[in-house]
Amino acid sequence: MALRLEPGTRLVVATHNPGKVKELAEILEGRFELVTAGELGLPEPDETETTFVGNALLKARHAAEASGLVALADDSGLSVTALDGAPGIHSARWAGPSKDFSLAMRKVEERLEEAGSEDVSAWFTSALAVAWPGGPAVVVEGRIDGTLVFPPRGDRGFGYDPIFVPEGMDQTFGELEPAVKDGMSHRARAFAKLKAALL
Ligand code: ITT
Repeated sequence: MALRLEPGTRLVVATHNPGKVKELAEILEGRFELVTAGELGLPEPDETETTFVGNALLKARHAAEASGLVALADDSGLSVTALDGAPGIHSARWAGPSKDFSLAMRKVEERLEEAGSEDVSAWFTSALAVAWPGGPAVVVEGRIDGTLVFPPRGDRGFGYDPIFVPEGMDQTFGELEPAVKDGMSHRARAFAKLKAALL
């Protein structure tokens, strides 16, 4: 039988990142009844996998088992061509324990200078996984390409948004209207695939 996600299903959003919660709520457009991992007091699992897909599945399965609800998880990150795809799955870690993304963005700039490359192309990836408690799971991946700019610009969005100009735009994700980002982002592209698979 094909897996379906019925409208109105109570979904636990398996993330502790408020920026992601806001974007996922916007992208899901009220289709589901959302509750967050934070609201349920679920612990954060260690992200021990080596791919976005692996870590998204791990987080979704963990939240589904802990809550007994269908869970949606996002594992995402910024990949820089000249840095062989870094920070990639380590994007959150580059900000250190205080989650300081000014620091993480400076680190990207410094690493690029060290690499001595003119190539400022980069991309964001989002793997979205849905897991049923005690049951199956589905995972998809979305990507958006763009270029990096320094110094950072704009205070919208979260994480690395102020240094990322998506393809076809002049402004960074930190400057663009949230609805514009949420209409084109890696996360929106992943959700479009999920919709095709499950809705
Ligand atoms: P959860 O695991 O609880 O969901 P997290 O922040 O640790 O939260 P990740 O392990 O997936 O999530 O790390 C992804 C990091 O990549 C995230 O902290 C951001 O800094 C960055 N990132 C992902 N999507 C982004 C976006 O749309 N804009 C800017 N930065 C983004």
